[in-house]
Amino acid sequence: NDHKSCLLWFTGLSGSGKSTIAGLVEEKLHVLGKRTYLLDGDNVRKGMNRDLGFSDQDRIENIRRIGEMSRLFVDAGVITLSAFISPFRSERQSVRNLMSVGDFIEVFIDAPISTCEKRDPKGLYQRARDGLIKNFTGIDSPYEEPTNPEIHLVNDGIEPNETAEQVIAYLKEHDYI
Ligand code: GGZ
Repeated sequence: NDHKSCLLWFTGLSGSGKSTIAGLVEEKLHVLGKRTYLLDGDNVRKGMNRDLGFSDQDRIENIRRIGEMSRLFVDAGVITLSAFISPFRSERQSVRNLMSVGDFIEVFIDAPISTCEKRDPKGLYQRARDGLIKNFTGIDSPYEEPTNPEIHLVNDGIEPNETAEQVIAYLKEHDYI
């Protein structure tokens, strides 16, 4: 089942829906018979990067390692999906530079912080507001929005399934799948 391997790089705030949408995109790719791998906080921050926290320096190192890891998967011919806040423009650019031209697809999951904060599935925004978590993205740590993402998805009141379908449409339109 033929495809061009690439890295789908999901960036956005905590609670913006990155992991949910990336998971749905992966399911849709499986239905099409494509080989994929999803990197997210659950399998990376608890393992390879368990020594890292949420200071700027640690986030920079987090994204650097994930970029290198993602590149290995793409080299292996896998459609790779990475879903991390990745708040800094320069670090996302560094990952882009690691990849061959056309192999890096930045997917901005754009949800207003008010929406993310309302969702707050793990109660983290509340804890950050209460001062129990420091350096929380969007509260007391910055998020630099992408200026030129390949895919810009506004995730505010739209079915995640529909949003995921837009990623599949992009991959088809640009002959990745
Ligand atoms: C942001 C934090 C923090 C702080 C813990 N700031 O919504 P979640 O819970 O499941 O996803 C968030 C995750 C962010 O990790 P990333 O590796 O994606 O971040 S980065 O790219 O900036 O390195 C959140 C949880 O970890 N979390 N503390 N202070 N998110």
